[in-house]
Amino acid sequence: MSKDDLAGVSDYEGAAAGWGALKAVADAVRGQKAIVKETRGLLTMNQPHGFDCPGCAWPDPKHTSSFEFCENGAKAVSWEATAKRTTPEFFAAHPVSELLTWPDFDLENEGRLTHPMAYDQTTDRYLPISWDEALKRIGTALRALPNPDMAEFYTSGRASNEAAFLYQLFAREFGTNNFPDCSNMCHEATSVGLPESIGVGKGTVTLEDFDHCDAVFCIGHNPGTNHPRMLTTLREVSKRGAPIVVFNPLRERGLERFTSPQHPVEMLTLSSTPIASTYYLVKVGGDIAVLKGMMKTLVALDAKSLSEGGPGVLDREFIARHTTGFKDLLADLHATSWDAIEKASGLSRSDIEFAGNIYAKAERVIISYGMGITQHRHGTGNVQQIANLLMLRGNIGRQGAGISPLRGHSNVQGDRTVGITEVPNDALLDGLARVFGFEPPRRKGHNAIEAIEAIRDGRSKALVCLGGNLAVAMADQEVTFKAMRNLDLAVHIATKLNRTHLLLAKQSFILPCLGRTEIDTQATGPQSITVEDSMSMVHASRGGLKPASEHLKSEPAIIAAMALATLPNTRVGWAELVGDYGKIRDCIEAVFPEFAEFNARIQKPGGFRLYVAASEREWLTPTKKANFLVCPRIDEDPRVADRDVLTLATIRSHDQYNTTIYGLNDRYRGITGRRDVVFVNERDLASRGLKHGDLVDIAVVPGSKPGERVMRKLTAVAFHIAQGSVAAYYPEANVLVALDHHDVKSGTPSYKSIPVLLRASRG
Ligand SMILES: Nc1nc2c(c(=O)[nH]1)N[C@H]1C(S)=C(S)[C@@H](COP(=O)(O)OP(=O)(O)OC[C@H]3O[C@@H](n4cnc5c(=O)[nH]c(N)nc54)[C@H](O)[C@@H]3O)O[C@H]1N2
Ligand SMILES: Nc1nc2c(c(=O)[nH]1)N[C@H]1C(S)=C(S)[C@@H](COP(=O)(O)OP(=O)(O)OC[C@H]3O[C@@H](n4cnc5c(=O)[nH]c(N)nc54)[C@H](O)[C@@H]3O)O[C@H]1N2
Ligand SMILES: [Mo]
Repeated sequence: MSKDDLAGVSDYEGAAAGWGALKAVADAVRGQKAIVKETRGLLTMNQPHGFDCPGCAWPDPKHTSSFEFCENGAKAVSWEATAKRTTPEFFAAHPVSELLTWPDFDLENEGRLTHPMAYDQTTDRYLPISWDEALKRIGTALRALPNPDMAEFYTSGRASNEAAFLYQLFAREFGTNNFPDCSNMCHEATSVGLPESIGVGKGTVTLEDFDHCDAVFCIGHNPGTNHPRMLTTLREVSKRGAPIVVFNPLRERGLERFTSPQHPVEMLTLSSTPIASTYYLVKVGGDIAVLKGMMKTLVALDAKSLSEGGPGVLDREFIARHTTGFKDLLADLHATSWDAIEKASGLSRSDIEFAGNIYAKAERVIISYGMGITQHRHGTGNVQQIANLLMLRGNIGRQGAGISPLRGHSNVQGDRTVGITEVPNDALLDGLARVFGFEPPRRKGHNAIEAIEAIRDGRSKALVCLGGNLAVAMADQEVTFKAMRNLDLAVHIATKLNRTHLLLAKQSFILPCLGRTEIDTQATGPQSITVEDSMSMVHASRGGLKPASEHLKSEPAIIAAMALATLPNTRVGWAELVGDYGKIRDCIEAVFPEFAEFNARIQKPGGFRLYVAASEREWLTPTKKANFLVCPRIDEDPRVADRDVLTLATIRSHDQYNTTIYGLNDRYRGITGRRDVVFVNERDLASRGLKHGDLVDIAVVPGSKPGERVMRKLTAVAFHIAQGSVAAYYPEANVLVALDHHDVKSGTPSYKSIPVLLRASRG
């Protein structure tokens, strides 16, 4: 080990947030030269008449009287409100072959895109092009496809309801349901799993429920980094003395201690509030086992209570009146041994029983979860076991209780609600036919993995991206990058340059758009857009900053123009809709009854909550009941039984937003200035003859396909991580994820459970 190998690796001693967060914001803002704009921008963020933070989808408190400080929200805003520009001069100076050698950070760090650009093969450069010419060429190329299902329409979850609605309208009038979206890589296990369990694919709680709950279980998410405003809520829960129980393979600082920037006394006295009352380092992929163990505990406690003449701990009335499948669940729990549970979870029976007792004692429980639950081979099974556990004590559909999937992008949930889905139901399609007078396609479309497979195999030839960085976010970069170059047409509606834009099709276009922080002026004046947060609250957002360039168009305007250029006989009044986004909302309301009085209801600060049937104990399942669903497996992957095999989870650093890398620090994990590390348990290092700071290679245990997937020369960092588990950063580690390594039911890539071997690097 050379001394340098451990440069930038240390222990982080502080609590989450606090002064370190303020400094990080100042650095981020300075780095983007956004100082003047930033203060104005930040002050209107998440305010009743300001713009919605483009960071996470955590809801806003109802009575926001002062700016709710969030380090990572501030970074997201300064990244968009940057004074830096990626101009035609920049593209003239750098051929694409050169840009491909740049790190992802450097590409986006050039700043906001300013002009529509088209790739030119002769010069190997993106050259400026007029909007009209670009749209004409795009329309011609789309019309030239032998059939509409050869086009893929990707959406990243930052798009507003208005943009997303127009986008699905355009693609469906064009003739396809191919809507790969970032949700396919994120909460698809929720979207597929929860409707089977409780009849809705969304969370059932509201922010107020956190004021009434008696315990919160946080499973597989890292709010200190990814939903920082949630810490304010958890802090209140903790102050009330309600237990917060965490299951996470890594010891995440934000879940341990939090210094609230909203509370000057904590800041000045350098004190902090403990968050988790109990923290379990579950093995990666061990959650089904834990959840089954907790359910076994409940059943045992129930029997004991009944035998002593007590009332039992299961909610018998709820189970009898509202559910099916209870007997099958009991049989499965009975057949699952504690031995198997301990092995798969890495936790002892007594630990799990302790957690089960906390759950049983709490009158009202909320379980929140994130990617640590969904991105597995059995992600859907994971989600459904959480629903089972809640249902056993009637913890769904009453105050202070429920399920709380933490969505990723700030409007990923809304995009789904307004029609971005490859499996549209009849209500949606009938609604479109009724309102617009064309017959939308009824065939199932492609999800994200299917889209890549279709492009790889030449079955799809055009890709339109409404934001995002599909190729880098997707599994299997080897396959995905190559596939991109198979396309005839690639269209990227984007704010910043990224690698996906550089994987060239025969014709490639970059169409620069307004961001959420910017003033969006259309024929009838400045427009608001709407978004839906993780708790089904829909509210308006209005940007206040001057657009980054006079050549930018809004996403709705770009989509409408593309539709007009592609569909000569369109039935939709695109120009009218774009002139007044209120009219887009009228159309949304006409298609989706739950948006009744849409325009009126967003006038109210904070907006309105969409009806969530399961929150009212109305079960929109085929059985009209909530269903206990058995997941036969308790381990992720049989290969992990091999003692040499570790399970790798890919995780986000504190300085990134998905594929956008803001900087190279991961403050709460003690990493500074680098990302080339792998977090390993000390004992797993020792048993391999390795130590803290050694250079190691990670190789995927061979699956069905020949060839080795390997990441070389990472520095091993001994970390508080469950034995048998390792973690490395996303997106770099996506080279390790095979395209067919995904949740068997929902297709969510198993980014969080990759069977790997760890060995010393050679040479
Ligand atoms: N600042 C910032 N905010 C973001 C994002 C961002 O990149 N940066 N991304 C947004 C998006 S799109 C999303 S989806 C969310 C993501 O938010 P999270 O769901 O918090 O996402 P991850 O960072 O992937 O981390 C998941 C956590 O799961 C844990 N974990 C890994 N494997 C397992 C497991 O098998 N079991 C359990 N119990 N835990 C496990 C990891 O240790 C980690 O703490 O955040 C959103 N908000
Ligand atoms: N290994 C691994 N892979 C993962 C994950 C993981 O945990 N591990 N997580 C997965 C998850 S949860 C998700 S959600 C996906 C994310 O996948 P994506 O949503 O595709 O990726 P992002 O990195 O969020 O997209 C960033 C790009 O969006 C564009 N952009 C930013 N703001 C705007 C805007 O306002 N409008 C438009 N049009 N464009 C904009 C910019 O050009 C920027 O480069 O990645 C997935 N991939
Ligand atoms: Mo996500």
